[in-house]
Amino acid sequence: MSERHDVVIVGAGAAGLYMLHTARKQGLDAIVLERGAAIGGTWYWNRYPGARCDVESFDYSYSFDDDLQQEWTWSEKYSAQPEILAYLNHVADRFSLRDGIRLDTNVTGAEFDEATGTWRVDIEGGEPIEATYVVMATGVLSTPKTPEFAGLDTFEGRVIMTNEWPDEEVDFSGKRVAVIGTGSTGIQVVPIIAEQARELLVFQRTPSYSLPAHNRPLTDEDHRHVKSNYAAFRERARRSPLGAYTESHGKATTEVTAEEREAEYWRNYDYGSPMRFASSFTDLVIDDEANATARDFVAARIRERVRDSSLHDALIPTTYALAIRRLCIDTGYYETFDRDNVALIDLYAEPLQEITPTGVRTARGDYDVDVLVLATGFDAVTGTLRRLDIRGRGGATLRDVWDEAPVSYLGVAVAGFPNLFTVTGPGSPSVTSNMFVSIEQHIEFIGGLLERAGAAPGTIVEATDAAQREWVAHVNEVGDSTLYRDATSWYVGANVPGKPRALLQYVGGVHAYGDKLAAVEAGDYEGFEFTKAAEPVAAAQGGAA
Ligand code: NA7
Repeated sequence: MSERHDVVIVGAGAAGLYMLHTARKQGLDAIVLERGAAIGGTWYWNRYPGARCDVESFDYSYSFDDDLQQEWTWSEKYSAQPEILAYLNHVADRFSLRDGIRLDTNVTGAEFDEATGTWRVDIEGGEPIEATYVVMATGVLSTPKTPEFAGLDTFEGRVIMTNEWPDEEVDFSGKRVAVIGTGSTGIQVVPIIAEQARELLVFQRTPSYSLPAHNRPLTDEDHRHVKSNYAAFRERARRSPLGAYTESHGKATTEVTAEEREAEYWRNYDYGSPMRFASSFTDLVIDDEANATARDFVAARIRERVRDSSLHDALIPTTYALAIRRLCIDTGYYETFDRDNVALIDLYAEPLQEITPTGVRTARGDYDVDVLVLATGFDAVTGTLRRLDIRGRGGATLRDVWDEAPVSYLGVAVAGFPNLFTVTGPGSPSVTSNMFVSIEQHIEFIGGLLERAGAAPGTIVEATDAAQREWVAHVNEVGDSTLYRDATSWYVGANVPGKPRALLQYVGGVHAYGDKLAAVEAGDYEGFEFTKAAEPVAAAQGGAA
């Protein structure tokens, strides 16, 4: 007889850990399957030098347990990857989760058996596992974008992908290094490699907007300030558009004078927070003229930060609105281009043609390097789910159902895929929010749904087509009323050749989204149907992981 559990959770990142804890608290037999050799998800894989969160530490953490948030001490305003990974490991130990996590276990797909109401979860090189419920806690930035450079396999030096960084320290000293990609990751890794490498070439296609992080050690006073009233701090975050308190005054650019506008930009710029800066005015991501005022402000700062004025045109974005691609923060990024050992290669001016055995060839010539660092991003939000062979009712695959656009009810469930839930899936705030708030919102919602449905074999809970259609229409309507409709980044899948272009996030705000979840819950999970399979099978046969 197959191994069977009430709940199979895929992924042991922040979402998977909390889902396991929640399921266990509800008395469910749950197991986490994780492809990595350790827990941590995003924070396990992205261990490149300089990897750091762009949401402040007090916000980027679990709120579900007051003792946990009181006892943990963050050392910096923006936590570095090792500290976040240590925190997730602490959580796993503190809530005794490790015996429910199976590492080095790569889920390849899952198929729903309609007769029994059972999912069969397939594992690479292992026996399938059966479950009543499957929770895909697979992360939104977990599938690296496949490098699409001709000739990459001919390169005779070392190739390193930032999102699969090796365990051992990489020594760049004396080396000629190329970094391709200038999103958040490139912006973080470039200043660090520049300090070590003999020569660093930064290959930039689309420049990002970046603000100084003003990262700093947190003081006792910072801790006292937040921890003395953490509950209110969390509540403000949940009631905010981005899932973090931004101190916004709630005015549009048109409601203030030019001087007041400038002062507000300075206030948020000097604080050092992309969320605060993007929240300076209520019309920033709605109205292009408003957005232009923010763009001009940041462009002026970039000019001040780079002494070599011949680089300004290339480094200042001109092709998209600020904050509809990731608004980055950095520590010394722009200043790095004034170093003698660093050069910017503008791929708009000289398109990248191929990788050669000795380096990178652009339309202007060859650049020889010893190491190629690819900071080229992810097949975000839907990438992992589309790659897995997930089959719902009638054998339909999620990949096919999402062929034109990723439809979903609330970003949590997909019609035709009963008992399968996606944490921070498409159509929820996900990456346009503080992920910890969005993860907690989803896990608590899924937990409530499972409690309502029960775990008796044969139980079926599923989003209806009608509810899904209505939600997708709402997500699109909200998106179309903002500048996100013109986005050309991974926020809409535009970075992956062939990927359907659709806004992957609900941009109506974490607060509005939370209200919707609460209303659905209060309406006895309106939009979900609760039924029974015709031939339920015996109860769970779980066991230790
Ligand atoms: P991003 O933000 O997707 O950045 C990837 C970068 O790589 C971006 O500058 C891309 O330029 C560049 N890229 C990708 N493919 C190519 C090719 N073929 N040629 C040249 N340049 C290329 O990923 P990150 O890892 O930096 O950040 C992801 C998120 O992680 C981040 O926002 C945080 O939320 C954490 P392009 O823009 O496509 O012209």
